[in-house]
Amino acid sequence: MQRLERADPEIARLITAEHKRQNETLELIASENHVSIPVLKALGSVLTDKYAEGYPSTRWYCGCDTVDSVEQVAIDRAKKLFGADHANVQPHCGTSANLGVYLAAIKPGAKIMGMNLSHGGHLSHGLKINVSGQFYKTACYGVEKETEQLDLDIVRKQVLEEKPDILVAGASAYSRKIDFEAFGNIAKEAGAILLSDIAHIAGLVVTGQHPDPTPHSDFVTTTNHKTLRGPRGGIILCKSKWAKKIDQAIFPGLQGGPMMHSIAAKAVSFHEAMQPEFKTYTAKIISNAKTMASELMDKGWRLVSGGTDNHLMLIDIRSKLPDVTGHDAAIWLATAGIVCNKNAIPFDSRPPVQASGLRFGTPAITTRGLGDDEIKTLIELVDKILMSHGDREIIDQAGKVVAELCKAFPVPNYNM
Ligand code: DSN
Repeated sequence: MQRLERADPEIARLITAEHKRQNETLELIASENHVSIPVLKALGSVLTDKYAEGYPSTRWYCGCDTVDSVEQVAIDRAKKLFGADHANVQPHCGTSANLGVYLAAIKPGAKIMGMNLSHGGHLSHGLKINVSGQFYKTACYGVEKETEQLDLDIVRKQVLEEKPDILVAGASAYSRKIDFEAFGNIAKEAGAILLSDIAHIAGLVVTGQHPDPTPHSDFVTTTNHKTLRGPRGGIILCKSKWAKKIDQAIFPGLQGGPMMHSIAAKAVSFHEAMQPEFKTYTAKIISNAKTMASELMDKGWRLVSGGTDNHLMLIDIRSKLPDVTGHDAAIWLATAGIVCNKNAIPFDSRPPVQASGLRFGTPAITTRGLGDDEIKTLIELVDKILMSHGDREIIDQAGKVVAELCKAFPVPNYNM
């Protein structure tokens, strides 16, 4: 940092400010986490300098011996961690990973069917304004109004009617377990390829805390940086028969040079995820989420689907504050240092930019070591802030308690 400060004080100051922001606020955004120092070290390494278009031992450039080994280690670890036949560790993000699958497996104009975005799906599962919805025909399935959960019998009927070429199982705002085996059976019956996108739950899957999609799916995609606690980026896992096509789809189909520094950091995070402590960590993510959910419900907040089985939950703000939007509620909480995001809830009457929900997740606060007692305190603060309609004095008082929690549970010390 001292060298960066001397060379570029403007950016150095901003990085320091972001570290301070992370250290002085509590992160409830369900898709965020704090990486370890070894992951960050690999990410900030000289590997960023190397062009390595291609794959280990079939590169376009010379000088790739070392990065070949780095990528091979990452591939071998990913295969072992996920129990997959083949791994591609080059996607720059989760959307790239999903687009890679579409490019490898279907032609433009074919049909993708995924979970409705407003019920918890993802942009890259066929949203009209996303490339997945522009180059392909799309259809969607969703949760049931009564239960706010997927009913796989109904999904089956919809899939058999729509006859998609690719069925996408997976979500970014769904708090219940996903039955990948049932999705596998539905895809088989419909003659569809099954893509399971486990971006949110990858850390839970690899530690056995969530049913494993790998045996039931043609492709599994994930990001690396959510419950898996690695660097930002994507991964694709697939059966051997798709190996060649998926590699060609990512390079040269979709991307140029892989980010070797990011691939090294992915490898470090895979190693970390194989350690026994990581399983303890992901179990704690879930038990913290259950505590958070029950504290919220005890205070009268309605949770979508009535609770959580994983790392996240959706709070229906209307249940106690019919006139308050998720947008305003998220801003009040952020002012006190409690950072989350507004989120549409299934069958929301408000547009997504306002939204009636808040999405809370526990991966980042669990990394910092918060447990049941701290979560109880945190939810007390959340309730007070929201019920005061963001009263300045209440926010200031809550901010002091947040500051104490942050001090007691620091983010990894990146030696800034
Ligand atoms: N943006 C991610 C999330 O917050 O869930 C999904 O890509």
